[in-house]
Amino acid sequence: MKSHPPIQFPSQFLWGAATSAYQIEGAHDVDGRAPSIWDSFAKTPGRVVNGDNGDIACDSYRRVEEDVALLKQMGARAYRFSIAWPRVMPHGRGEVNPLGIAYYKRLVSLLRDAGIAPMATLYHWDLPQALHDEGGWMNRRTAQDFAAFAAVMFDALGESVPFWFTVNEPWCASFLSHAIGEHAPGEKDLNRAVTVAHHLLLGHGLAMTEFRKRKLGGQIGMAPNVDWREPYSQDPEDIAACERGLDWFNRWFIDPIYHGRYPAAMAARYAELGIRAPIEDGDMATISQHPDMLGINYYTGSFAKAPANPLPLRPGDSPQRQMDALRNLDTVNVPGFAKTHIDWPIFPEGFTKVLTWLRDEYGNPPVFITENGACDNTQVGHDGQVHDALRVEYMHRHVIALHRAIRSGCDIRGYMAWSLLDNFEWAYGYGKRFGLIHVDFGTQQRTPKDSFHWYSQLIANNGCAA
Ligand code: PNW
Repeated sequence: MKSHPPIQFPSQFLWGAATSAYQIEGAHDVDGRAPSIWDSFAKTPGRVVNGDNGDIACDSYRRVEEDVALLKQMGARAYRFSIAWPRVMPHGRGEVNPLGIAYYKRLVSLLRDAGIAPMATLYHWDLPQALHDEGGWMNRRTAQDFAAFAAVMFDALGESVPFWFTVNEPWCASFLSHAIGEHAPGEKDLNRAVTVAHHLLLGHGLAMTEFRKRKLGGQIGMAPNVDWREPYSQDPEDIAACERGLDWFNRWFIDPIYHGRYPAAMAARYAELGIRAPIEDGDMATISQHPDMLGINYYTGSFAKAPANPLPLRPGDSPQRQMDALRNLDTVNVPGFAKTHIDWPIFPEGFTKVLTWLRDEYGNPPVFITENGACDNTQVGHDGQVHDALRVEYMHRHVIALHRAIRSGCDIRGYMAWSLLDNFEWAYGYGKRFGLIHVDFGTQQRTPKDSFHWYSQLIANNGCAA
């Protein structure tokens, strides 16, 4: 039944769902795929909860027809997936593996036959181990290798993929991976994280150059994760603290792209720690080539205020303490804030705020929500269904928040729910479920959850109840 619900989206709005290669494909040693840093990391004892890894995951490499059929059943108009670099170029550079390319060609043609627009991410964290052995993202050359891999994919799929994202969540691939140590390769050095961040941005820019050279019809951009810090009071000190938080997490990656420079105040704070991005001549011009769109991943945010006890910037401190000192803010846990099953506060107001902030900060760029969703671990019940009420409520509130941002003039073109399937949730392994579809990792049986049916209705009506 078509209805006209109160929350109505623009007619061309692109609804879809997202996944990433290592989290769903499995088939880790099939058809010439070589290991990535995530294979090595997950197989190092103590790194991933329960010793889980992506060897099998959702077996989507073999079940790709079934997964595209589920997308079609849901009514998705787009599907955001990522391309595994070590499947396509097992050594990271040089030789191209035709079987790797063939898999993505097949996926793309299945999607197109189903009327679903393919949206490809080139780097969702699975750096070929062979490149890591030579220094990985610490190595400036890796940015060039990434662009060469991107070029191979543009040549293979450029005519049939309308939307491209270069790097997914550069904050995670640098700080979470090289300073906090929770993601592969699991290092704890802030100086290295800043270097890696710069090389990821450079890789993005060099891939942009390859894309532009080919004069393809599609669109390209980066997909950073953003969060929101809402001042706990209008005290200028609290406002300044939130600005530092935004500098540290959001602007560090988005300013270079849209303004051709790192945020000056935060760069000065890093300099006090003796840390500088390794910028060479021409880098910022390469990085700031005008992208067609911005992908935004949003999950959570918080209220924050100036710290009761400001931390000094001290080069000798642990990376965690240095990062706390750079931000120099206290998160305020507002009573009554619910959390998802991964303990992230549910803050849909922050979604509207960060989107209007992006509008004002970067000249209202076209935005695709490349990820938004909730961890809700509800399992299959006695009735054979999955009543994931928390996820439905989370999505409903975030869709309303998104609509509010569109009404206030933000140029938002689409929304990709994270995630199509329960999958390998990085350092949490299979214990944290983000899927609209439940996956039994023993049998690989897929069961659409209540959220899948709810989302499917939303797509059919191009809107929802207020
Ligand atoms: C994102 N953090 O990861 C990723 O793009 C997805 O692959 C992932 O499954 C999804 O969000 C849910 O986690 C993040 O600790 C992982 O701040 C960790 C963090 C943020 C994002």
